[in-house]
Amino acid sequence: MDQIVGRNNRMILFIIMALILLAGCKKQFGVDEIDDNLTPKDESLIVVGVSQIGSESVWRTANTASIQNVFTKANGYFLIFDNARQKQENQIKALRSFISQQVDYIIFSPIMEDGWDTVLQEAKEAEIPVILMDRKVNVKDDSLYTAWVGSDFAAEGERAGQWLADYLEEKQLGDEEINIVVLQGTKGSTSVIGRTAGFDAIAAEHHNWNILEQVDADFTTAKGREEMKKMLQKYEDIDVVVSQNDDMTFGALESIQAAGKTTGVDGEMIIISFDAVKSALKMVEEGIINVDIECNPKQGEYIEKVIQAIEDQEPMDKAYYVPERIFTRKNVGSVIDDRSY
Ligand code: GYE
Repeated sequence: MDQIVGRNNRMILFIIMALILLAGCKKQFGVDEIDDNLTPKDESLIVVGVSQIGSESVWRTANTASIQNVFTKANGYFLIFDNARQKQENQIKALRSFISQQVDYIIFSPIMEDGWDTVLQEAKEAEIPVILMDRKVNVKDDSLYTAWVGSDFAAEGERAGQWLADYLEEKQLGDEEINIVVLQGTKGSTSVIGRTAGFDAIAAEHHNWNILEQVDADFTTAKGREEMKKMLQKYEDIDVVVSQNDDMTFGALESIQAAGKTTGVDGEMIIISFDAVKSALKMVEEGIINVDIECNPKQGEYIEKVIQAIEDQEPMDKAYYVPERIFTRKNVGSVIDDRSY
């Protein structure tokens, strides 16, 4: 008898655990984030489907917040948000779901440039305007999207290169051999393609700049730490680290410190970072990071203006660039306190 009760209890426990697991799985796949129950009751709201890449960085979180702050019911919108968790196939699934729900607009930040022709053609046939956010797509037909809002990534890369050239000149190191390593973000993404091209163009003007290696570190702190560690083991004399976002920089700095080396204005290695999120700007202020090339994540308000222009049938441009600048110890004090991300 005792044994039978024990077995039954185990069975019940097993069923409860299986149910809990199933519930967890459903959430993970994100299907319930975009189901039909979310259809707006108020017909006057503009329905916007947003496919975000993921939450790989502080920048990305700020970018998501800027969308969520603008596309509110109070502003006349119904937002359906999907987080693709770094997978292009999840983004394609989300776009198809938006199309089948007949949203009024699709906003999406493509993880990489290639591979969007088919799904964007489907959106076009459904007559849903697509606004690209942050990154671009490489498609044969530009009419597959209505507009793009984001950063001039090549200009960001050039700013990094130009800052380095000026700094070395100022330190009278303009003719020295300079060894550079580069931590790159997600392969095939517009931000990596642009930042790399911009920096390389300036590097090409300096025969004494030696780019030892450009490695893929996926825009994450964990990868930045790991890849920097490997490069420190491989190369004795690294003078400059160019890290294509702040999150990778945080990881790289941990590895550099663990290797007993110093960075920044009084250190052995020059650190050039991108994004300019608050915690990185503090490191600029402390002199640990030499320069941070700003990338502006607050794109929601610009995208909203594009949608309003379409609604009002006003003429509009195909590309909108958000304003950005660079921060060193000299000017960082003026922005740190107001930085919300
Ligand atoms: O720099 C990085 C993010 O595409 C501009 O993606 C964006 C980049 C940004 O994850 O932090």
